[in-house]
Amino acid sequence: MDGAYLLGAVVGEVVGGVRDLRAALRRQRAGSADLVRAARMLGSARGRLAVRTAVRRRSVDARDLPAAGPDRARTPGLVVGAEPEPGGGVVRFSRAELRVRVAAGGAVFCGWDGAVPLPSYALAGDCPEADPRAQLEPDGAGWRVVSERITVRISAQGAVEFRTPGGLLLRTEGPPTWRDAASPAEGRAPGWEQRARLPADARVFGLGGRASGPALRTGRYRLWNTDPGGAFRPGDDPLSLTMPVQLVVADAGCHLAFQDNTWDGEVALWEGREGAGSGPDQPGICRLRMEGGPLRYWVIAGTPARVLSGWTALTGRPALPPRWALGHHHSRWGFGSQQEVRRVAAGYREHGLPLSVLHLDIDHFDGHRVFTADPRTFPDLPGLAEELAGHGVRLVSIVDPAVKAEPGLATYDGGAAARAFVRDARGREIRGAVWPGECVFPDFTDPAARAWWGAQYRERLDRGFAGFWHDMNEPVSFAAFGDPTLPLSARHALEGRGGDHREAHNVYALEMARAGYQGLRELRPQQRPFLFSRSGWAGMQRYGGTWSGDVATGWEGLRASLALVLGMGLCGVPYSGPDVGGFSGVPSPELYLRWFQLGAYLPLFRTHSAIGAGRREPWEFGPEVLGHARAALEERMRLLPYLETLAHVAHRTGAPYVRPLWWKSPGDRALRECADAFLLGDALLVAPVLEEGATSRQVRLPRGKWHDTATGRAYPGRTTVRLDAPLGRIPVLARAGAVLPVTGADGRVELEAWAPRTGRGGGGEVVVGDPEGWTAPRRERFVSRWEKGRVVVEREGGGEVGYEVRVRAAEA
Ligand code: NBV
Repeated sequence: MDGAYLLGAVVGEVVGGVRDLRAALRRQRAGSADLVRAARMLGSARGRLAVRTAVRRRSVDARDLPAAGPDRARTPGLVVGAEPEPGGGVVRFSRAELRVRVAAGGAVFCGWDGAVPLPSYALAGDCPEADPRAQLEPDGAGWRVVSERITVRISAQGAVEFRTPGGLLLRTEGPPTWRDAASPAEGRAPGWEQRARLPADARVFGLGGRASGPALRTGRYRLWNTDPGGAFRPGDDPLSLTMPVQLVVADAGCHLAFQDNTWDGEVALWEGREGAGSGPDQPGICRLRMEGGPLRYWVIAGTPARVLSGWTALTGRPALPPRWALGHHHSRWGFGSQQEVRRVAAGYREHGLPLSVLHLDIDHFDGHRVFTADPRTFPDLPGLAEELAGHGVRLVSIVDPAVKAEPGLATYDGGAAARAFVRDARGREIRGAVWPGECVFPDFTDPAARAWWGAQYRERLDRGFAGFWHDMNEPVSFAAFGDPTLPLSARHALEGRGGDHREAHNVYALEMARAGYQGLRELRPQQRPFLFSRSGWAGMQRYGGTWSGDVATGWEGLRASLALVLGMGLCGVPYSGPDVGGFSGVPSPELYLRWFQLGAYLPLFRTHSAIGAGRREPWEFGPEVLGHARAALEERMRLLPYLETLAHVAHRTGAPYVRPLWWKSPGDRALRECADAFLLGDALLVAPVLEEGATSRQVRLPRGKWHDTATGRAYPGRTTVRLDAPLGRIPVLARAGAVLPVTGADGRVELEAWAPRTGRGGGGEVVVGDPEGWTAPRRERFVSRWEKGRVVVEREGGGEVGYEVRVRAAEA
């Protein structure tokens, strides 16, 4: 394809857009950005490939996407009858029907027009049994189902209300509207829309990884996993990891609503407002529009802890990372050679900085081809891995899904023979453009393709890698214009049901994680797999964690990184963290340090940067930063037993390690607004510095009493306090009465006990597990109290404490 042809194609794209003036206006912003993007790309071979891919994508979709008929809207109409079933029943309307079913454990399923819970990519296995105690009963002109945790009322018009057992309103889903066919110009499939009303004081969290959170403000949030195409900032939306999971907190209670639908969609939120004076309250509105797929959802209510437990019972408990993954990770796109990796590892040792993991990015591949190594720059990865292991450092490998379309390349030949790659409606492999050049894409929705892919990790294990970092799996195919992903008409197996990319796109990364996880379980059955993934969907925690993706270097990027971790935790994915220092640029020493200090308290603590974005080793920022970074690293290592306990708690209950301040006080409205502090488990409150130049900061404390861990000073809960935050540390407070495991000076685990409030007790849990294997962990609980002016710690249920106890803070 020559330049003139390509330019013609780009111009054609723009002229085509102008033909329909209305469509062109709607797309104006995106269109002009596309043109600039396309024009820029013509200058390089990779750019020309991106233009070709975009043109191809457009024409394949024009040919293969189903044409739509005239637009027709449908609403349920009036109720005409109902039929009880175990756990609820089916309510019939003149033009639709709704199934309500309460599952054992309390989650409520609602499915319109015959939608049932399975098959589902989100659910962990079989659908939970129905709760036989929940029954459908008449309720005025409508119906209701009363269950232990939620009362569901279905109006005669098809609105569905969810209330607490005490009768407080949590959420009302209005009657849905179906678009039975959409405008052919838009190429859209039949879809639907539903509007929920929320209490005026409600705050919505979640929807996957959103840079603007943690509380999601009035705005539109797309449900389509998207590579932001460069470093992102707050306000950029969507990002790589979306999911239709909302965690709603209000005075009435807390609930989670999950729309089990993988199609493209949009959540539009309007925050509610309390009526001023005697004025009426304005409810919060959440309008969901989906481009297709079933209308089925789950609602889970209770305390935040119960909600996360119910959610992860349904979609799978979070994978337990190996102990080493809780240490410090260092990464860079562009180490360039194994000597450089060695040099960086040696730097950590020379500067007395503990290091657990080094990550190798795409530059270590041979010509960017996945499952290869560059023989010139990384000739002996097993040797490197062994040498690093001698220093307690593991190697993690990036894994991109796109495979270079190159006959003779083992991964391509193997995948082609297994018919593992995504095809178009005519049966031809879909070609896209990614780092290695022209690529094909495994169809992870095909069980056989997953099995083939999973087996490829043998090559990585043989080279000495211990863990895996999935990238570019939205999936990305570079495009000079339009959506940088596969054609919407691309065919997918969808577990044998068959369908196209519109349905498969959002679960592509989830199923890639499943393939990797299952492959590793087979290849290395004695060890827990470690993987984390840029993109994903509801239920991904079963296989591993995630990270922020390409967060922009800057103070706003630092703030977004905390929002992402908090939001993901509330969606059931507790293991995550940002690129410390930001992905894209050169952080000032102060910014780097503040990011590092935050990262030290997050589950995934990883320094990382883009090629050419400057270095992230702590010693590159001067002696002062180095000293403070060392202190943060040492504190991380001291807290390792506590982090390991939190990992086990997350695995057992779904409670994230990093929790919003309202976790135990969801009724405290001021805490719902907090975007700059968090709880680390039950015991600690971390108040990072997220503002340039700050050397002190305010934080509102949840109920109880809190000890500043640096000064020992105690502060009453429900107050706002200003704490010192010199460059050397960020404020961390301990809950009065907390007992937590830490590493003592002699390297052994000891208990740190913070004085309880007078007249009150305290306590904490310690979970010590197998560092890498599957042996069941040992759980121990300790209680603390005052006795004759002293704090005593005892093992719950009696017996020796078995640990050295260090009491912190002498006053109650
Ligand atoms: O593999 C290169 C990068 C990686 O360093 C980063 O962490 C990912 O989020 N990758 C994206 C692809 C390039 C993005 C510009």
